[in-house]
Amino acid sequence: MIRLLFLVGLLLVVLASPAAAHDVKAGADLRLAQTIAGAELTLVIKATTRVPGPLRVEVVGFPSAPALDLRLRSVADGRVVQGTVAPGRPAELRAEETGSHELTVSAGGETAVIPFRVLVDRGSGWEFLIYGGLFVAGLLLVGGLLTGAFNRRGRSAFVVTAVAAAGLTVAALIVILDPWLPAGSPDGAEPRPTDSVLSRPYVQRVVTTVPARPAVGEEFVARVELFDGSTGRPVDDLTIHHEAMAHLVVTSEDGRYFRHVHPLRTAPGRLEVRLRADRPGRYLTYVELERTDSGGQLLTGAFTVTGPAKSTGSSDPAIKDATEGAATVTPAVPQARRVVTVEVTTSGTPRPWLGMAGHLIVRDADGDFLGHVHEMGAPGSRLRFTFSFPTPGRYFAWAQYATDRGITTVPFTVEVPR
Ligand SMILES: [Cu+2]
Repeated sequence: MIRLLFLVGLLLVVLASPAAAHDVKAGADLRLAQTIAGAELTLVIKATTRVPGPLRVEVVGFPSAPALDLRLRSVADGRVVQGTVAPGRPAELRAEETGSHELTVSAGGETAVIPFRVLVDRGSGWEFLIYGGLFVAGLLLVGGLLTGAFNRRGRSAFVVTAVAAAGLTVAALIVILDPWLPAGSPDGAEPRPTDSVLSRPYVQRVVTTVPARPAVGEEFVARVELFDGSTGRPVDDLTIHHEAMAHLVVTSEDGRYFRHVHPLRTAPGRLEVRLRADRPGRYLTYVELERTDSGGQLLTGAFTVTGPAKSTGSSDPAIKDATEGAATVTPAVPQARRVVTVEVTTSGTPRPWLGMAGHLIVRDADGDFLGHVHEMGAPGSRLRFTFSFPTPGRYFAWAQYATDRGITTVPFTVEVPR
């Protein structure tokens, strides 16, 4: 009997390997797409396991990606550390404490300020109980076994074993109940209000350009200012959504110009990106973002580019978008609100970009509608999207994927008959 208990105890100790179930989100890297110095790249702030300790920053980019100057500031005490990062050349910064930090990223005269929190999993009280219980039970079982072996009368062995069994029962119960027990929040986490804030007001936006009326062929800044629909204060609580604080799609009214970029946070509630347009006219902007505790939102805007059209070939040399390939739509004559399949044959080996193998963005002719779906499978030589057009009409569509050479955009149009 004692031997059996001992075996069960040993098994439990072995099986209760360190708390995979206590996976508080502190263990995750922070990945953030940024369009900076004419390059599209993903900044990765690696998860930290101890503080004070190293904080590693990496860049996933394309051959053209520039080196970035980094400046990490602790909001609590203002301490600053600096470094440089480039693709394949990570930066080793140092975090002295958990909690609020700001990472300032600069390249090519552009600067983004990225607020984030250094979080370290501090484990929960439950974990302490499990391991404490198992440790005591293990000790007592060994003791019980030995006492049982050498003590003929066996009473003290019985007592010891009973205590061990009780310890094991507590530990095992906690392991079993673990998914339902409250998790300890990681060290450095934002204090959460106890009352529900599940519906913060919608974000309002103002889309402007600097200068106000950019000229064809000239670089300008597209600026999105976000403010709270209720208080009018800047909205600075965006969560990272598909690996970006915000996704900005800019298209010309005729659908021939298309950019999908990731603006820089230059001030609280302010996002900016540098662009260049190759034809005069009205440009439509769409911002996809997600406010903390509030779900996703699509914000629209517009600006005008003036001057004579320029045929410069590549419309925006700053953003290296290769435009090639073709998309196949099945059925060839789609019907509104019926599922169609869009297949794109890729050139080069796609790699995940913004957390997905491929992106499909669809706009209707007058710009009232913008849709965005993903290829959910693993990157392969063929990307498949399923999509439903809302109404009959003409649609502009762009499939996008990334390879080691850069981001490829495959533009096509679809006619949905009445
Ligand atoms: Cu995006």
